[in-house]
Amino acid sequence: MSTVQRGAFIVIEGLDRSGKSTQAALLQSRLQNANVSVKLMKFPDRTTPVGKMIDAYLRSQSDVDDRTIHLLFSANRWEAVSSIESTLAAGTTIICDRYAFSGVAFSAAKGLPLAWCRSPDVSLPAPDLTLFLDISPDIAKSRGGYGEERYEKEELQRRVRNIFHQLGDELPKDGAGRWAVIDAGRDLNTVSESLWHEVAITIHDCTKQDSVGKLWQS
Ligand code: DGP
Repeated sequence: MSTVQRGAFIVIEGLDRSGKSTQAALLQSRLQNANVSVKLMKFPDRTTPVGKMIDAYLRSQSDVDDRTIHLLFSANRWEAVSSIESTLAAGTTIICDRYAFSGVAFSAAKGLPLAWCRSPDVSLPAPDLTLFLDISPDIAKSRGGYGEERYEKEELQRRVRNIFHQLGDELPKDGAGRWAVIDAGRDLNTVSESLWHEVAITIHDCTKQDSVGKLWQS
């Protein structure tokens, strides 16, 4: 029997320009320096055939019906499930830049029913920890590059933020599958320290669990 302890599945969520990608990369190098085997993943993964359709949509090069694009975003996560499961089982921790919470938040913010938005992502691998980088849409707007892609509009981001909070409120604040709100309006190093603190707790705890859970199953 294998004695390898599984890796932790850690998701970083947040509004556009909340610093997710920078913080995910910092976390990755910090874990590597601590000799933790780690893999960085990102959704949408724009490299797959499905991801290429999503990329064209986000850059406003194509128009796709709201429900159809929603299902493509979900499919883009499902096509990575076997890789997520085998990576975790091999003992490698995953830092994942966006996941199903973005899926629900962005589509529901456009007006689709929340329950409908959630259903295609039910039973995806459940994160052991979701770090929500919370930032006010007006601060996000003032950051470089804002407005280049389809969803980067202040009013929409405001609705997205509310839905993220609603989804987070359903999850535990401690233990397996928890949701941690991180104030991402602070300077980069302070945010990074907060993330590190949360991640260290989860990596320690999740080695005691056997397999990764299923998202939104009950
Ligand atoms: P990013 O590559 O992290 O900048 O994300 C691209 C954009 O796509 C961003 O505005 C958030 C949005 N997004 C990410 N995941 C989903 C999803 O599953 N569904 C929808 N509708 N939008 C998403």
